[in-house]
Amino acid sequence: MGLHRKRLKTAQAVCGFRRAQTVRPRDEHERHLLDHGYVAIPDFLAADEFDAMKREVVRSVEASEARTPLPPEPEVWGFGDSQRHDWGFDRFDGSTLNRFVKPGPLAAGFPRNPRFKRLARIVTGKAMRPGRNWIYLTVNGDEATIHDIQRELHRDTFFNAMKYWFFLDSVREEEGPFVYVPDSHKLTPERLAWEEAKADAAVAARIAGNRGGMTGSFRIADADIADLGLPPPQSYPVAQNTLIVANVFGFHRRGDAEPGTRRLALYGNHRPQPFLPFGS
Ligand SMILES: O=C(O)CCC(=O)C(=O)O
Ligand SMILES: [Fe+2]
Repeated sequence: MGLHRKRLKTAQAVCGFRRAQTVRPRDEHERHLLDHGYVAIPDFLAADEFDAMKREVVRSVEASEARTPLPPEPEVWGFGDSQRHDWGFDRFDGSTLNRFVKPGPLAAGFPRNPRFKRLARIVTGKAMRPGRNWIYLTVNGDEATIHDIQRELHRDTFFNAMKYWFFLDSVREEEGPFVYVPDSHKLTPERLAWEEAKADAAVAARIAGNRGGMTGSFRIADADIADLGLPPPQSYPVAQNTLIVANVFGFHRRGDAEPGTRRLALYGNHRPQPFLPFGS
């Protein structure tokens, strides 16, 4: 009944209002994030700061592996349950292992970086709470065993939300780099129509008793991208010390990868309530 359309438009308007209260882009990276939905910033930290941070993170990950060796690939499809430990937790996306390790003091302080804080506001108009930050080790699974559904193009939310990856190691093309469709964070008339069709299909599927894998995160076929007037998806292999910030209302996925390859990042998810009108 048009509810999805209304909430999308309201969330966009509210977010614009919050941004106007809190931040205006002031350099090329901030402008790129606002205009294209993502940004990759190389050499984000000074070299000595980065080296100290990386040493600390590698120690944290090694300590987790000493206590809990990386588990083997599972045999069931879908998002696995989280396996909690004193150092953090493991979760499988299909055959891909996600290990989230509690950050030490340097890594925990990353979200207080003033340049980073501005980027979080550029996406959502709200400050990010520093507690929502993890060390994130991804061990790419084998598509031949179980499909990793994060490798399908999708959007996470119906409103502007932010995720970031601060890469402590380089990510090569075959190591599953982040993939994003530039400009896909914009609520165009074509996108509204697509969202509405997806929402109707999701309701119909729910009535039929079929909830699917990523509840609420709509997937998009590659062919539909061009129909929406968007450019093709691009992958972003990066050097170490690169920060990627993305508006996950835009379409993205985890890149294809050779099984067993790894990515190591600091990671956080900033998803403020979409209808709160006041920025912070
Ligand atoms: O791991 C990635 O590169 C992207 C995965 C994803 O879709 C997400 O974290 O929302
Ligand atoms: Fe996602």
